[in-house]
Amino acid sequence: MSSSPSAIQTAFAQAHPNIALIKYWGKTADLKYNEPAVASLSITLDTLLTETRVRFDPSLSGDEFVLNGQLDIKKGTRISASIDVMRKLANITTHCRIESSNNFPTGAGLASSASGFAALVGACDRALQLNLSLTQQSMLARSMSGSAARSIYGGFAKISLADSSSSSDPIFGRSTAEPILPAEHWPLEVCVGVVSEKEKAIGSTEGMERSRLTSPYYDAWLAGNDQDIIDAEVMVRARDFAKLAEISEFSCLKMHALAMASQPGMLYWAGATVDAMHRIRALRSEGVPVFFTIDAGPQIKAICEPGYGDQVAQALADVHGVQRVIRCGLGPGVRASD
Ligand code: 2P0
Repeated sequence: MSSSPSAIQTAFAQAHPNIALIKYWGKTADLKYNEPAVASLSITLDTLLTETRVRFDPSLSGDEFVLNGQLDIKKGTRISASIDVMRKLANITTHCRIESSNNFPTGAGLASSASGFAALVGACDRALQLNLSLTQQSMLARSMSGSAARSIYGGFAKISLADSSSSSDPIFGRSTAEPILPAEHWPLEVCVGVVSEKEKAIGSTEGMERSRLTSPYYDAWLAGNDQDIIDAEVMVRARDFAKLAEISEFSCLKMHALAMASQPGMLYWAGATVDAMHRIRALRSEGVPVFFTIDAGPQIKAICEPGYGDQVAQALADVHGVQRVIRCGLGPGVRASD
């Protein structure tokens, strides 16, 4: 599709972070399309939000990326490379100004790259009138940041590994996320305990490569993935909280064991993260349906059955070192408008 090279093309999109219950950690050796080496399953949140406006403007002499009101040259390089794919699809070379804001800490283990790249794809698709399907948008988002493929969809979503015998599309690559069930199926509550607002020292891309190349646990991590995904999907469909809690904590702890056993080891947890894990397990043993998960940062995420959010949020807030608690429900996928 081509468009007039002299016209300004603009659009706006909103997307939410997602949290993986079965974790993505590791890529195939073919890094070009950022293909994951494991399948993953996630929930998309509602309260945390990225809002992005793009403006393809022939008067610009280069791309500009403004994050939370500040020009960000470092992140801008990765964003420009991502937009190049969209420009190629639209058959244009026009530069773009991207203004994006997050209502939560960026790069701190709260999946800002998932919501950020999902919103970017949604906004560019709209501005450039590409009319890509959600599957195609998810594939493009995956090529930019693996977890972003899941934030194209709301509720429960998963990335399955592509059949290795299938051919890889020259633009989109192979794997895509797909929706499993909408948020209404099981409106779980999520309490995010913010332990630190600082950007993490080791980004996920670097961390995953380090694990692939150096962790003695990497093969075992890959080998267990198929069963974890099958089990978790069954439990989500059946709304079996106790079993979902077990498999999700298993996936989380395996991912962190893998990261810790890399060389040099990556320790994303802070003391408060560990204290909160114990607190959540104690709550569960007292009969509260709640489990934890943790991503590439110290924040603790407590997932509970509908109706238990107040009690869980209070318990997390009482853990020394938890600075604040953000309450979330499950939310929708990407939305774009003019
Ligand atoms: C996940 N994480 O499944 C896992 C758990 C972090 C821990 O997906 O390299 O920022 O951009 O594809 O998507 C974070 O990884 O990584 C992530 P890239 P991304 O949510």
